[in-house]
Amino acid sequence: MEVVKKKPARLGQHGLCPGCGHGIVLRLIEEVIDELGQTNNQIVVMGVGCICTATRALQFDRFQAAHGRATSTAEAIKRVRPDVTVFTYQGDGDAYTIGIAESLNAAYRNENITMIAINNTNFGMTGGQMSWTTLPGQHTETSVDGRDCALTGMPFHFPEMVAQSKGFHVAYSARGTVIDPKTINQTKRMIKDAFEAQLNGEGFSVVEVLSACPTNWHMTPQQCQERIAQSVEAEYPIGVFKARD
Ligand SMILES: Cc1ncc(C[n+]2csc(CCOP(=O)(O)OP(=O)(O)O)c2C)c(N)n1
Ligand code: SF4
Repeated sequence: MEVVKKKPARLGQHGLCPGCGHGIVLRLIEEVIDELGQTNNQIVVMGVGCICTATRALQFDRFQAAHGRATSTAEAIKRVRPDVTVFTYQGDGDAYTIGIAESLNAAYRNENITMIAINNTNFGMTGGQMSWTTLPGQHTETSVDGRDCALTGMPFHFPEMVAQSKGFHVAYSARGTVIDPKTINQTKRMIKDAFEAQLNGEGFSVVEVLSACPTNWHMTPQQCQERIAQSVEAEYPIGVFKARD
């Protein structure tokens, strides 16, 4: 019998909630790593967040960074082991709200690492608090009347910022989502481009992925997909903001 599809070599079980987008992104990363022949030549630096419940799913060499410090940790690893593919896996709280200094420094210096940031518009692991990516008016544990942007700032757009601001010269920047087969395939292509940029020594690559958090959004997985398509994508457009040269 012909094998048309098989499980990535290192994919294990995870403890994420049903309908959570993290699991789909993990699978895409592992498929890409296998397809690029990097299965035994990579190190993932984990942010702090729900991903920590999925360490068995990412059966790679890995390093657990302190909250928000994943990109600077990844830079250090890459500088001493430039032969290894190094990437971060972070939530939006870890990558932006708490780790923005590290993330911007890595992008500013065009460090040759890949950053995967999962934007589920809240702090998932700790029970759904507001983050920088929370939508205007969104109800969270710490914005119970809806996010007031006059008080808390506007939604944050990291991929656009590092792709379009003067002074940055990153290799690749994109945003995808994983709500249906089309967007899953599109996001896989983005992740592959990001890793290929690193393998080619082009510099910093980032893929942000809009992801469902059924538990803290208090929605079914189906309702989450609709919310992403209807309102989250309106604030955070899908696309490539900096293509590879
Ligand atoms: C320095 C520090 N501050 C706060 C925390 C508590 N904490 C753990 S996970 C988390 C939020 C993670 O949210 P996010 O990065 O968006 O990832 P998600 O869980 O949504 O995937 C917070 C605030 C911590 N562990 N360390
Ligand atoms: S709390 Fe949200 S982000 Fe965390 S595993 Fe559950 S659905 Fe996923």
